[in-house]
Amino acid sequence: MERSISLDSIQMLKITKEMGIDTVWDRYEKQQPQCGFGETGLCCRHCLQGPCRIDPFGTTGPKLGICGASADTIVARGLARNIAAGTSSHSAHAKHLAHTLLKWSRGEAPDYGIRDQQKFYRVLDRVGISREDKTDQQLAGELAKLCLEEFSEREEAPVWLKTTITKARMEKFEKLGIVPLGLDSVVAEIMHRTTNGVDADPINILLASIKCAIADYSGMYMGTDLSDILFGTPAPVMSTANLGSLKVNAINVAVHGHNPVLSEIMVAEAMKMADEAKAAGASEGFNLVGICCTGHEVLMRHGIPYATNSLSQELAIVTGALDAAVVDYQCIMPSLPEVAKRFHTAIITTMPITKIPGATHIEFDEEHAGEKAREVLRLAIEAYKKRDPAKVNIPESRNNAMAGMSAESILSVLSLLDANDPLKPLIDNIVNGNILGVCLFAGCNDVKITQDKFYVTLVKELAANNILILCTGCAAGSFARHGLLTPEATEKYAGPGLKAVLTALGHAAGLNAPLPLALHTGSCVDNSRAASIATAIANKLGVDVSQLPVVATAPEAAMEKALSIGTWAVAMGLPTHVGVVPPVTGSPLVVQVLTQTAKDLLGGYFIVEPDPKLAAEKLVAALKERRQGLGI
Ligand code: BF8
Ligand code: SF4
Repeated sequence: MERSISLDSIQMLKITKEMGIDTVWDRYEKQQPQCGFGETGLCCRHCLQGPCRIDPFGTTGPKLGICGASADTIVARGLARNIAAGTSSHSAHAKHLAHTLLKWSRGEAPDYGIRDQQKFYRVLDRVGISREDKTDQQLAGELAKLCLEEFSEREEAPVWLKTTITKARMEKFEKLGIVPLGLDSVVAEIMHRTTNGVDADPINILLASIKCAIADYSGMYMGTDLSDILFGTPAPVMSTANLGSLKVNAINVAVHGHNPVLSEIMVAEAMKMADEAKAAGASEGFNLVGICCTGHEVLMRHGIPYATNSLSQELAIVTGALDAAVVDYQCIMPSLPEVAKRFHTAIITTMPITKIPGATHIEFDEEHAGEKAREVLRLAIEAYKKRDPAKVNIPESRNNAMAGMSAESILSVLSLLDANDPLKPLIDNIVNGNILGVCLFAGCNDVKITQDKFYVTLVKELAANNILILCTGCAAGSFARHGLLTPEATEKYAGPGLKAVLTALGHAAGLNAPLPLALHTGSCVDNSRAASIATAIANKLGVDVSQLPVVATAPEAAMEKALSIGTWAVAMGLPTHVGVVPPVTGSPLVVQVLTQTAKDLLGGYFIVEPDPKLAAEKLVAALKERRQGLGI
């Protein structure tokens, strides 16, 4: 199988071959054939009597685990734990930001502040905190404490859930008994009920998994709110993407991981320390670039170039020009220090929960944020001095990329067409058929799929069908690296209706060109932004999100986080496509619930389709069905 369609990845992979460096693709090959029990979800290790395996063909092998758990029980329990892991990751990210805000409110984190006061006040009003006679510090303290309370079990739904979804959706969740009562408590509940001897009813377990995913949504929404308050709500910004964004005359520092809490400070300090970098011989100072979702956070807010999405993170080192990779948490390959051994790159871990053997650990804390960022940057300067020019191979490929399309900036662009009623132009164009519907592209790169191929093929098909594209995470990274976040891509690939709308909007926004083919709405946590737009449209039309012509896709999903996001997208009522088959096929019952029964219960359902053309057909059909339901 072809490893990647990205020119920079292909070029770097030639070097890894010549140098005998193993990458994620080599390690994947060494894992072949992968275990069929694991692939189908039919392996259980939830107690020490296991591992237990069920015969996937239901013929001669065991039909039950040692405790009596059936294939359906084992598959449902495995999926539930995947979703709980995804939920805990996004929620921990939000919790970290809540602690940062709390520390700032107490004067303990002076490098931070309220960067978007309007949003701060809007969020306070929405969550019901009175602003009367209080300073911003006091309000920040109250908000942070309310956030932290959301993690434990309470007697009511999380505020970030009940204030952000339609009334009809909330009633549905209540009726189905799937309202989570706390972001951490729901994860603990999943761990409890999926251990040996608790919940054996696959349907009951799946409902609990959906409840957990709803908590995931709520934590992600909180994460986005807090990031915007602390670091500013993104506005349209132009930048570049690909490994070609590395510069030979600069000290190249990649910020990698997910949480902007350190990278924001790094961006500010790197500017202040440009002279130190120049004194070390780098005439262009520091060149910060992004990898994974930390990369999206700084691209969205500061136009920092996006080096690569997840799968080719090792290849950034292989350019020989990456002086340091500074990582926080999630999606960071433990292999980075091993690859870096062959070059001069400093791999710097910064979080107490993410240490990697072979990396240098500089523990970050918000109380000393600026100081820690400077320490990290000085380590990058030292590494730069050891750079070997003979090993420098920066790929030429570099694309322009427009980002910064938060819900607020999308609304403000729309308001240029109708200042009093910004959603109206969008709704009108959906109703008149210029736009068939909206598709949110999310999710990872997965080594089981040629890197970026599914994304690029599918997005071209959908755009040709006049589907408005939003994107986040590695999906957005893929589009950035393939020049699809540009007006030129709109000219080339958008169907006539979509092109007309994006052109009108782009010209109204003063771009003198159409808006990009895909609107980059942020990191994975920022999938909440797309959800907020869908909810606003549904509220305006007086319908539920499950009736709107809106779909989601994670064609190259890899991480447990993608499963939790996909599951809350289904819970919100969206037909949700995945291109990689999750480990559930060992239970026809679980597959049926996720792909069919969910539609009756929630309106949303999973579409599992590994072929891009067929996936496009199914997504278009799902949008048409929704349009028919609305009579448009
Ligand atoms: O949270 S898309 S590989 S980088 S998990 Fe990770 Fe997947 Fe990329 Fe961001 Ni999201
Ligand atoms: Fe086997 Fe049951 Fe233990 Fe799982 S929980 S390992 S199926 S005995």
